[in-house]
Order: sequence, then C-alpha cells, then structure tokens
Amino acid sequence: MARGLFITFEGTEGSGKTTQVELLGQKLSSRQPLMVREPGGTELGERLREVVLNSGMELDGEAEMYLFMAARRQLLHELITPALALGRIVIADRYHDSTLAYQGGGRGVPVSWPATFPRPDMTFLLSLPVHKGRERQLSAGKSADRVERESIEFHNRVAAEYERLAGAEPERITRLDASEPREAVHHKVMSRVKPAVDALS
Ligand code: Z5A
Repeated sequence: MARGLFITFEGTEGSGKTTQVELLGQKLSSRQPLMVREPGGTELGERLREVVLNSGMELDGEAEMYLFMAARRQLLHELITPALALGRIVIADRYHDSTLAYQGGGRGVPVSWPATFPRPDMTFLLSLPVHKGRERQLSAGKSADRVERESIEFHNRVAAEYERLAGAEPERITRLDASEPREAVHHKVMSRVKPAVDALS
C-alpha cells in the first residue's frame, strides 16, 4: 500500500505552528498536501471544537480528552488515512502529542496512544517560553479560548511535557527554537522535510 508523508506541528499557544504550517504548505503546493488543524477539519471535529474551546461548558479533564480524541479519530477516518493511503503529504496543525501535553501533562489525565492513530513520520515542536507566546497572541489581537485561559502553571506543565516527549522520541520529534524569525524556522523545517519529500517520488 502507498504511504504518504505525515508531518505534524506542535507547541504551546502562539509558538508559530499555524505560520509554519502555511509556509510549508506553500512550499509544497505543487504536491497538493492535505492541510488540517485540530480540533476540526470534519463536521464532527468543528462541532466538538466549539464544545471544548468556546462553549463555556465546564468539562471533566478525562471527558475533554475523549472529545479531542473523538475529533481526531473522525479526522483520521475521513481525511488523513485516505490521503496517506494515496501517497499524499499530510500537514497537521496539532495532533495526538497535543492531548499528551495538554490533557496528560497539563491536567494530569492518563493518556495513551491508541493503536489506530498512526504515528507521524515527523513532528516539529516549536519551543517558546509560554509568556512570549501569550504576548504574540495579545499583540495579534487573538482572544483566549477555554484552554488558553488556564493558569500560567498549567501552560508551563504543558510546555514541560512537550519537552519530555521530544526527549523521549528524538527521531520523530524535532525541537525548534520558535523565537527565531519565521523564515529561519521554516528553513530548518525544510531541511528535514525535503529529503523525505524527495524520497516519495
Ligand atoms: N488542545 C488540547 O488541549 N488538546 C488537544 O488534543 C488539542 C488541542 C488538539 C487549540 O487552539 C487549543 O486546543 C489549544 C490547545 C488545545 N489551546 N491552547 N493553548 P487553537 O487551534 O485556536 O490555537 P493554537 O493551536 O494554540 O494556536 P495559536 O495559539 O493560534 O498559535 P500558533 O498557531 O502556534 O501561532 P501562529 O498563529 O502561527 O502565530 C501567533 C502569532 O505570532 C501571529 O501573530 C504570528 O504572525 C506571530 N508569529 C509566528 N511566528 C513568529 C515568529 N517566528 N516570530 C515572531 N512572531 C511570530
């Protein structure tokens, strides 16, 4: 079976994931990559996004974890798995490492990696001090969602868990200094992505 290339971006808020996803998508546009963001990308995912991020509902941490994972499973089923099976490139703005970091590291919920969730071929962790990411969001005029409104201690635990995950899987997860200029970060992303893309054709 053909297997495309599955690339994910992770990091705390304002670390530049969406910026890097867009730059990479533009660079690889001739290959028409599938670009997705989490939670979202399907009708179920977008509805669950509203519930977990914007509804104001008080959620149990484990219930929240299952909602993120239900959205992910539907995204895999509808879009990611078929695209990879056709040999396409998939670029995801957050994936299961987010649940490990936020619900696992941040909330202390036990989170495992389901056997039916494929591991990305490569993951970029955009590493930035939490307060700098928040400053970027404030200067961009972005209002905080339910998770973003959590305490600085929560976000520091999330950042620490991301660092731990990167240390545990150095071959998959490339840690990048997200305080560097956008183009410098993109250049480092491309230096890892290009050989893998060349190997596809
Ligand atoms: N969440 C969860 O808890 N569990 C899960 O399983 C999943 C998610 C999947 C999703 O929110 C929330 O859901 C998130 C985790 C939780 N909440 N938190 N925290 P979202 O999708 O709305 O937001 P986000 O994923 O956190 O992304 P973001 O905050 O929008 O930021 P970003 O994508 O990392 O950054 P950006 O939009 O590319 O850049 C932010 C600003 O910085 C912008 O003005 C850029 O122009 C600027 N920027 C970008 N790069 C640079 C550099 N290099 N230098 C200077 N300025 C830069």
